[in-house]
Amino acid sequence: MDFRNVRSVAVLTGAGISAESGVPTFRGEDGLWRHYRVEDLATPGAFRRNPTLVWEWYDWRRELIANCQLNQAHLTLAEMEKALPHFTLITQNVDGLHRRAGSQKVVELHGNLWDVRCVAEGTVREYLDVPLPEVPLRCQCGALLRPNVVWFGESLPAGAIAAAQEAAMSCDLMLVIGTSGVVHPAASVPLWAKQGGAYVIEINVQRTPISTYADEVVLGPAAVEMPKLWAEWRKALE
Ligand code: BV8
Repeated sequence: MDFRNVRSVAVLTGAGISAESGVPTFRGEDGLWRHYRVEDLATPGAFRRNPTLVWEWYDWRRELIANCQLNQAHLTLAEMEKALPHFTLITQNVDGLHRRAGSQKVVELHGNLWDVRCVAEGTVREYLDVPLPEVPLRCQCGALLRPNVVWFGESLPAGAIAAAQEAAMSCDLMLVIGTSGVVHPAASVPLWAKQGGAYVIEINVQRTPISTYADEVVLGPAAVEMPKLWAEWRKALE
């Protein structure tokens, strides 16, 4: 890859980019939470049936994420955004770690577990208390509050999908980091980039469905491979 010709970059990240910070992925061996599957917990039905169980799961994740350290992959992406003129970070992650690392332009396809939404009023606010003072959380109006994330069977925020599509279709280079590529429509983002003529580099510890059409597959941990890629890029620009 000749980085000197790259004008615009788009990045898609998944749970794998936070793995080295100790945040469990969804579909790895450590992905289980009390033997539940994310597909069974992250749904409107699960929340309707048992808001306490769903809030306990998010409380556990919020506490774990609040106490974890950023890793070199998060930090490298924040540095790249500052150095490169056209850089868009698209994430499936709801952990908020890209923003904590200093990334500004972050398209959060699946929302953010640090925001809560009133199920009655639809109002969204940041809510950082760890652990939660009560489970399930309630709004002053008396209705339930829910994590402001996209659950299975729910549509993604229209603005987020549009921003992701625009960035993917107009970039020269797409980096796909730490995603199993099984959750749609997020998993189509690298395909949109490919169709838009971009060069696609995948960084993962194992091959995924995205590997079949990526121009390069870098097998290794994101916190090791991202600093290496950025060092190589900076050298090419000297
Ligand atoms: C929708 C938020 C329209 C909650 C999440 C059949 C076919 C295709 C699609 C579907 C289908 N049946 C149903 C669907 C649609 C469904 C879907 O895609 N299901 C999948 C499971 C088949 N999608 C939806 O429902 C979406 N909405 O389609 O709306 C609609 C509207 C109305 C009615 C119907 C449809 C909504 C999807 C969003 C769901 N929300 N999370 C929360 O997280 O609290 S999804 C969840 O999975 C997370 O957001 C996560 O980010 C996402 C994707 O997972 P990954 O990030 O890829 O993580 P994973 O663990 O899978 O993989 C980690 C990767 O990292 C691995 O590859 C591993 O090798 C790698 N790795 C590990 N360590 C490292 C590493 N890489 C690098 N370095 C390391 N150190």
